[in-house]
Amino acid sequence: MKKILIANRGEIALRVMKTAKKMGIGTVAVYSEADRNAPHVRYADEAVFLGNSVSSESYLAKDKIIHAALKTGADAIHPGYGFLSENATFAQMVSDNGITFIGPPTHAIKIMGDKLAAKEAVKKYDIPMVPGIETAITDISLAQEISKEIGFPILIKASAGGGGKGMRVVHESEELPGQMKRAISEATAAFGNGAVFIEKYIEAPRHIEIQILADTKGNIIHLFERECSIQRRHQKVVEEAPSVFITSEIRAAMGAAAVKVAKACNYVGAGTVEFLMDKDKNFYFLEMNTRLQVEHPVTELITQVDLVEQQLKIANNEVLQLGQNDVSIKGHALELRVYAEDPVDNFSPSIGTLKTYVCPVGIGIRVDDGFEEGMTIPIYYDPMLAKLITYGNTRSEAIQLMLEAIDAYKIKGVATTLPFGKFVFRHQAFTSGNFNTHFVANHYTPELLLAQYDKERHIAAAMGLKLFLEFKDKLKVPANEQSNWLLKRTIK
Ligand code: MV4
Repeated sequence: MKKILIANRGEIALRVMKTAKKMGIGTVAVYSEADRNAPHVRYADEAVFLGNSVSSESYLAKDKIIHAALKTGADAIHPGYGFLSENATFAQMVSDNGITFIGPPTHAIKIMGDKLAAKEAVKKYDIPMVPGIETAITDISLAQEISKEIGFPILIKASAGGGGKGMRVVHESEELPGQMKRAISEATAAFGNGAVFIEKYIEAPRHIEIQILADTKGNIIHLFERECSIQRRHQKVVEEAPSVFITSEIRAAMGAAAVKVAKACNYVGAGTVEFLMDKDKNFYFLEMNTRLQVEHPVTELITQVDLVEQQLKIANNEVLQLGQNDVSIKGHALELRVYAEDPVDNFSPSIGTLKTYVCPVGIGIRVDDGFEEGMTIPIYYDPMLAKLITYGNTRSEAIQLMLEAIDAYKIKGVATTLPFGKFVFRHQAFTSGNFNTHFVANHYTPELLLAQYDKERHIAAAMGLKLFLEFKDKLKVPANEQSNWLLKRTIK
């Protein structure tokens, strides 16, 4: 493998190129109209223009991307996350053109992209599953029967869904017919596939996922867990590794289950097996993500394994040099996704130009980003600006470093999730480890965030006043102008 094309943009394109450069592999960027001056274009050895800014004419344009790879002589394509990363048709097209897809084989993407097919595939492997059915259901009286057996509340899920789309909680049997009809029509509209199934609804679960690596020779290892319970609108905002919630016994059991899931679909490459965990620490297989994930850095920090390097070696048919006993957890890592959105306005996208953009730096601080000061955030793509990642010997060290890094991160021009991160990392529920996927619903309100700002203003004012009272006799400012002077200094 001498040259790879990165079919993505922003921080993940840069992240992949960084490792490719380290390994002496050439890099080809692709870009849209909106990204003409983007850092990922300048950082690559070569760059190919794709087309208009809309994703369908650029980062989702399969033919254009494959053509770009053929034209530049790239041996392989890395899809990053999002866009075409879990598109089985694209993966197949890439291989059909004699190019290596840096990701799993087409069949694994297909199986895991369909929740019912995934359940079917892992069934024989003795993996803990949420009580429920393994086939699509349309018959309402049959659904009633099954639901009574499982016990309410139940959850209706779309087989083609994922990320929370098309899910419906049903608390009692009278609600079932209506909710079933709605779920089926929603799934048909959203995915062109109306297949739905029923599961026991796990209330207030934790979301814990296991990173795995599998080579083409049948070797599979896991790289422990990531705790991803803190999310809003079914999208993660804070991740950490390891999880405070699990013991080493549970960790080993979940790791073994994740390896079996990978085996069940003949997985190759880096992948993530997601589990739900109830309050009694029972864990259940949820789904498998067949890509490198946004939150992969926390695993890299605690294991000291470069996951992109492993992906490239596996794609190059090399044997995994890491056995299960070669990997261990050292220290603690946290990640905050810095989105251009307003946490006091329902996390709505905040569009604009980065008038100030200064990153925190220091030992134990990693920032993966794809933006620079002066850049305008394109409206066409995901509004994630950066990932702020901290690493410490202990969880509390990582939290302390995170709070300092958030304060040192200077972003002006758009609202961001930085203040929300501060709210989370200072919250007793988070610091004590007593939280689940309902953290935002249970603990967060915009008023509390505003109160956090107010508290900081009060502290600043009190400090200003104290300094003023201490030094006012030494001031060369006339007494009648002192209050104005103080005001100006405080604002500064
Ligand atoms: C569940 C669940 C409770 N019980 N399944 C949400 C995303 C989708 N991939 C599956 N999800 C859930 N499935 C059962 N049987 C609760 C969720 C869920 C959730 C899961 C992980 C992270 C955040 C979540 C937020 C709300 C609901």
